[in-house]
Amino acid sequence: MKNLIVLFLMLSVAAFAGEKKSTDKTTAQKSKMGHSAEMMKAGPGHAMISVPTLQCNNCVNTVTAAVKKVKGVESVKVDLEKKIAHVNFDAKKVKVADIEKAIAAAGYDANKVKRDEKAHANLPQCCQSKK
Ligand SMILES: [Cu+2]
Repeated sequence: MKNLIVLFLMLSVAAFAGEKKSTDKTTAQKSKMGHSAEMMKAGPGHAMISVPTLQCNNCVNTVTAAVKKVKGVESVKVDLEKKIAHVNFDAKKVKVADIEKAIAAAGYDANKVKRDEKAHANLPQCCQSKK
């Protein structure tokens, strides 16, 4: 009889351990799903890219055209007054760094990415900045 009780206790401990394990697994799956749902929310993404050397509407057009050419970019709005490019993009297709590079290649500093000096020298006079 004592043996039976011990066996029963061992079984319930084993069952409890098994149950706990499966609960952990479910939690892990849930958080994984939550994560991917978040990632889906993250694309299309939005970035505010600082373009400090914007001077005029010509610059706005140049930067707008350069950003629009980047694959994965959905829309771009350049704020001349605040010197910020607002970009909506598909985060699965393009990174902010790629957009910064495109702006720099067009002759403008973008966040911490320095402009291509050659491209900058080829901009209309009104768009060139001393810096
Ligand atoms: Cu300009």
